[in-house]
Amino acid sequence: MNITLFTTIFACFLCNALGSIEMLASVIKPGIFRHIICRNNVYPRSNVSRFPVPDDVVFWSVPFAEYCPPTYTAPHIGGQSWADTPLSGDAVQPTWNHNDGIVNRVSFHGGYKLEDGVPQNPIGRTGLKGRGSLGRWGPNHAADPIVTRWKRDQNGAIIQHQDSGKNILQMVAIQRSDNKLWAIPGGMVDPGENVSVTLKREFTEEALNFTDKGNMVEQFFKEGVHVYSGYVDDFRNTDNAWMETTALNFHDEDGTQVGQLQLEAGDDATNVRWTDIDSNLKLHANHADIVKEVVLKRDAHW
Ligand code: RP5
Repeated sequence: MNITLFTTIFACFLCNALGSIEMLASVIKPGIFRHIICRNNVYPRSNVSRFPVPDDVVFWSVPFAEYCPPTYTAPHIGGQSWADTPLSGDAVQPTWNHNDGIVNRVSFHGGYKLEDGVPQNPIGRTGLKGRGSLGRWGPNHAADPIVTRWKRDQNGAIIQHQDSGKNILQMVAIQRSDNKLWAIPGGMVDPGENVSVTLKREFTEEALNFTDKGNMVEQFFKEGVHVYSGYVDDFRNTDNAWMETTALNFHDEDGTQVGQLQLEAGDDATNVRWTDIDSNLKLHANHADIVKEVVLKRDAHW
């Protein structure tokens, strides 16, 4: 058993024993669990300012008597098929912490609490109540395909980094149209959709701009390696709605498959490119931390 797996299992055991996501957050992968971007000041596409949450009072278990966040749910999500309807007293309540019909309301981090009848963010305070621009109360599930190849010279030889001596990975990154940041070409899992379908669909829509997958792409997306399942430090998160993702790595070892396809930005991506992966990588949300897991798995340069 490798050390990462052992640490994860041990931390999950502790987490279950103590019933605390905060324990899990502090014991494993602190980078991935960081809760910084979702405490940004003005909520995206609004003029609503979040209540400032200093680092030392992020966790719900730490008293913060002055905490008085505004409530905001973006008007444009009203009536959308992918969004919950407002929770009025006499309406049928969602089945929290379970599959609710075809809507997955289960968090990767175990049972979430309800506060005033709505889910409470399992990592901590964000300075804002309501759903913001997220459709679902509680977890909003996404899928992130990390498509990689080795960086090669003009003759096709793999390039090693001059300092580390390790092979350099490249990934397909898209530039998001909403915040202009480079990101993994991920997207939301549709209700009832299998994550493997979302991964392939989002990649072909955002980075190849076609939905006719072709045999090679179809085959390529059968070989994914699981990298991460859990919370995303997304700029849209609130105290009551948050992003979670499942990330898989699809690696083109000899660069003859997706590695040689013409990339073209589509859907809600404004740009797409192969990007060198190293410790300077800056991506949307905590995507760089998730990508680092691929680097570790493949013993690549960082
Ligand atoms: C991120 O937002 C997820 O990790 C995923 O990449 C993405 C899904 O949201 P949309 O791109 O559909 O807005 O937090």
